[in-house]
Amino acid sequence: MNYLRLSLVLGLASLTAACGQKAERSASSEMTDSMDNMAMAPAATTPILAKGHGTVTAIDKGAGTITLAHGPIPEVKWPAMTMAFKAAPTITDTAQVGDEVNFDLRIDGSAGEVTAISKK
Ligand SMILES: [Cu+2]
Repeated sequence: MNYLRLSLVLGLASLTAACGQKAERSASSEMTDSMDNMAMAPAATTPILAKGHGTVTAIDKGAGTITLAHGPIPEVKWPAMTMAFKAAPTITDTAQVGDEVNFDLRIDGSAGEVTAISKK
């Protein structure tokens, strides 16, 4: 039981670290407060599907990534920030830097992937 709780805490910590790479850590107090409500949260290994909106700030077709300045994503308690996500060629080929977009996210552990994107 103690091990399970520790695993959940570590999983959440790594998710926060990955998401906060280029952002301030202002979400840390929220994350601590949420620990007591983890019973209903999915395990760290279960992909979380979320939707977001933001602006495309960079595209790297070679690396298969798209960088988005995105708004808060309540599904994973992320604050607004700018970060890179994995993205398939269908996404990196059609999106343009400067586009304001709505997007679907698949968050699996510490990795995030944009699975769909549409211009606002
Ligand atoms: Cu983020």
